[in-house]
Amino acid sequence: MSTANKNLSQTSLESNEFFQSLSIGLVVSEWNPEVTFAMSEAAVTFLIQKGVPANQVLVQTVPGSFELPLASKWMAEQKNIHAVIAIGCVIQGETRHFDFICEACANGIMQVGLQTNKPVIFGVLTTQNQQQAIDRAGGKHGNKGIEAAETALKMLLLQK
Ligand code: DLZ
Repeated sequence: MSTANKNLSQTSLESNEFFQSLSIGLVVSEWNPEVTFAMSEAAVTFLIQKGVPANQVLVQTVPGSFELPLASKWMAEQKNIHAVIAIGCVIQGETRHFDFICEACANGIMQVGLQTNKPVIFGVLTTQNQQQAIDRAGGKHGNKGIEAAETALKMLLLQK
């Protein structure tokens, strides 16, 4: 299913007392900041709305999406962190850089989750142009940050 059929901000997740005990880390890429910071802010707001204490939501930035896996690993290795949300936006350019970054980033983030046994969420947009990214960072298709934050909480509920 594509985001043409699902609004990324739509959520059915109810607040839960369990969420008050959680600490969630966000790793946010500084590339395309108007997109990634909008996703990060939406994710943080969502987590707090659902009951995660504001002082237990930790945000760290990295230079680009390629750096998300390693920084996510550092964060996931922290004992007090229950889940990590990796947020980035890779926009297709004229060279094959896009393919290399997307592949490394997606595989790296998945590996970190498997290695640390903690939810490490792929909150990365991979789009053909900037408008598609803006549409998914609070625009007409909703906000991928909310989808990523909801996924983190759902995975922690499942793990519990
Ligand atoms: C170099 C680069 C390019 C061309 N495009 C993006 C992008 O669209 N989104 C993104 O998050 N990062 C980009 N980067 C930076 C790389 O992710 C990485 O930070 C550098 O290659 C240094 O390792």
